[in-house]
Amino acid sequence: MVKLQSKWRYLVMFLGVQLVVMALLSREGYQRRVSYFFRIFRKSEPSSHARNGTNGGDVYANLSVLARSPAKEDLPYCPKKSPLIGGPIRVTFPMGLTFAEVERRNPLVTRGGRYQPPNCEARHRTAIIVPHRNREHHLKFLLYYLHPFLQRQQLNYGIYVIHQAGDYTFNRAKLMNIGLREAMREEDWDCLFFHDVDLIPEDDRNTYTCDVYPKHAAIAMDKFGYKLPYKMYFGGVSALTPQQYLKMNGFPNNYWGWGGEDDDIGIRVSLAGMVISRPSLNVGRYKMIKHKLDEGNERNPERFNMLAKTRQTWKQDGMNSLEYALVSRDYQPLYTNITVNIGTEEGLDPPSKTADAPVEGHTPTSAHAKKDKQTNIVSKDTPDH
Ligand code: UD2
Ligand code: MN
Repeated sequence: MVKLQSKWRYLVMFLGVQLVVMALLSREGYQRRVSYFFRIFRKSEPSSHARNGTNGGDVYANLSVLARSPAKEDLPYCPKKSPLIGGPIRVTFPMGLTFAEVERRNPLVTRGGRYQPPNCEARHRTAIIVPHRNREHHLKFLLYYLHPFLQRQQLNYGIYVIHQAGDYTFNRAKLMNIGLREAMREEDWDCLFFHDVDLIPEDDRNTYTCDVYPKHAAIAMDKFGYKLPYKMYFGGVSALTPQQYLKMNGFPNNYWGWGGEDDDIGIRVSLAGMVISRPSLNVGRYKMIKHKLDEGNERNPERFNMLAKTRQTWKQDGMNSLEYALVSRDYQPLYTNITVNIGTEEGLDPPSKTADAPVEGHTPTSAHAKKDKQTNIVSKDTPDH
């Protein structure tokens, strides 16, 4: 009887130990499964990283593996999806950043702000067009983030800063039209990104390539709580092929001062029989560098009246009516600067009287101005591409 009881006791103890071991093992497996699910979850929702603005990856990570390759011929095409893409990017605005530092961090960028992947033939050629005046501080940050961002996407790209000369009221949309024309004179770009100087992309899966329809890339901005403010919104950053751009007669030339031009462009997209394409809210994320409304870019009081007439005006006002005078084109290490006299509502002023110094110590070069009769452009320098 005693013997039998102790046998039972051993058996119960043995089963108990087994139960504990099994429980521990299954708990470990359970944890692994849970953490696996969390990882999937995080992958598909990068916004959780970038949401507070301090997480996300370093935009320069990985790029040091790129080196200038000796021979350029017979390079294979870059993969369809770049292996350098990492998702959310940490965006901060450190004090004391200089153009020289941005240059040092981007050794493969060539004169005029051009880049081609060193190890493969890019599948896309994208020009970035930035309308600009008196925002050198923002430009520096944009270049700091945009160069590595575009390199991670393995693009053949160029950055053009279109600088409005003089201090007459700013005209963002007209500068974009000039950007398209001047960029296309240099290279057969297959996509143009029209980019506010103060918007920094926060996710490198927001690829800077064009879609079948005009693309509004800045769908989720911090200033609008990372939501689209309204359906037809087209401001901030947009991308069009030259064909799409011309199909809608480009952007309007007659919006002077702040506001309205972005909505006019949105309306043109649909008047030209196209629709707006957008990346997902998780990916088309941007941070805007905080600023006040600039002097010389006061709210345009006419904007609502003008918007009501876009249907009647879009075919007459745009690329087919664009007039400006090129003051200078100079190739800076990190971008091509194009300074233009765009005149006023009354037309073009004599260019020599309205031109100011372009960007931070970057003065126009050649003194031999020549006139391009076809396009009504006064050019001081010819592109060397
Ligand atoms: C909003 C839109 C912008 C445009 C504008 C209305 C966002 C993020 N952007 O910008 O796309 O539709 O409203 O016109 O909602 N700029 C200069 N110097 C100046 C003035 C403007 O360089 O003196 C350029 C610069 O690239 C700037 C852009 O024009 O980012 C738009 O001007 P803004 O930033 O003052 O206007 P904002 O932020 O309200
Ligand atoms: Mn802004």
